[in-house]
Amino acid sequence: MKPASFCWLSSAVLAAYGVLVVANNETEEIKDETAREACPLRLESRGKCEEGGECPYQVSLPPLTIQLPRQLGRIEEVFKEVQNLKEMVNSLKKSCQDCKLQADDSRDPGRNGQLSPSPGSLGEADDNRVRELESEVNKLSSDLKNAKEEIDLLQGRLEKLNLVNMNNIENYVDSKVANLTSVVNSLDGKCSSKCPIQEQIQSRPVQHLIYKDCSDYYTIGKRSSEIYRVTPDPKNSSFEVFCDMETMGGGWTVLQARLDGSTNFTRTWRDYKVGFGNLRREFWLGNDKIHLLTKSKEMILRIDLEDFNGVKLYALYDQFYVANEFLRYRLHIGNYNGTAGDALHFSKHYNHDLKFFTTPDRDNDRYPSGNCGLYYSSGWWFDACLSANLNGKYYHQKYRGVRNGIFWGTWPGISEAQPGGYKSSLKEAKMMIRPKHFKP
Ligand SMILES: [Ca+2]
Repeated sequence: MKPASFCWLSSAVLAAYGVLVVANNETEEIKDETAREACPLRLESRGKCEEGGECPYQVSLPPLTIQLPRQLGRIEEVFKEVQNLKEMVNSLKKSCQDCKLQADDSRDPGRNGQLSPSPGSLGEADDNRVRELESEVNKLSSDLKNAKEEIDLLQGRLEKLNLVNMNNIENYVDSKVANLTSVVNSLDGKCSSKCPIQEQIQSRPVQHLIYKDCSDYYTIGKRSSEIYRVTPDPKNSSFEVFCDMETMGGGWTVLQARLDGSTNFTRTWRDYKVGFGNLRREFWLGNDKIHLLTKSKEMILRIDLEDFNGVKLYALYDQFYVANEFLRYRLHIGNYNGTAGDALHFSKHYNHDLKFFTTPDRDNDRYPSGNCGLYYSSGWWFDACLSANLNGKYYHQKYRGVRNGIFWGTWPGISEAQPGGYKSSLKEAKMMIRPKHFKP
């Protein structure tokens, strides 16, 4: 009974795993129209099943044409299989109990005496029978243990399968949104060059009085790092920004600054939308303003960081664009250059590029079990979750517990374990942008 039933069990597990792998690959495949040709999925036995172990199978996967609803159907099938397994375990349990009862009966001398015409010769036979039953009971309980392990394994894979399907849907939606964003941007570019209103504005002699960002002030000769009023989009009202006219030639519009903990950065979606803090000290300029600034011209991003040992490093990205609120302020970040390391593209699973903005009250991250913004006390373009969070809590010294300080994952030694579980936060951080083609 056992080998056959466990062969079946392993094939069920493999089938579930096959779906998992298929689902996992789909995101990439879905983009490739030419890869939609179907070929059959093959599941081949590669030898005999080991007693109590897994059966060697090889799964050959086809190029992916699986539709999500069908995958959900597979989940239902796997659920049924788990149900069947449970029934099988119950029947095993029952036979095990029966065996125990038989074994107990065999040990009962009164009963044996009544049933045995010749107690002397049957005593030995009874002993043998008891030993047989004992070994059968042992075998059954070991079967039970194996079955339980198999069920646990299957359930684990089932959970993974659920998760992977959700990720596929998210990735698919993400890619569609990215396409739409680029179409909207290109249309927007056409409009701003051809709209009559825009042309009128540009042909007016006062046009030079519209300063879209700090680089325009630099161009007319302003050299002091100060607060200036900018109008990145004539259709929207102007607002004040802090201009850095010194770093790397100047002309920088500052989006964010941390230096002393005077401003609380654990804020709501609304706060991050409109901006908060003091432009001369610590602040977040506001996602709507950042969107307008990055929409008006192609921008580059510079991030300046400093730790409590006086080490200063920077990161430069050759593209920086933040989408509008409807697109949840999605981040578009280009290629890195600099000394602080590329924490915004830390790894495949910790990549802030193309991620939506998340705040403690608005979960748009890719961490399925919770809200990264809530956990790390900040608004940021979280993936799942860190490797960079420049809006974390301000710590004046080393701290313990959740790593919710100002964090840049590629900072030298920042992720290394320290005595007593202490973590370091950065002392200063600054994010600023400048037009890509600006020449100081
Ligand atoms: Ca989440």
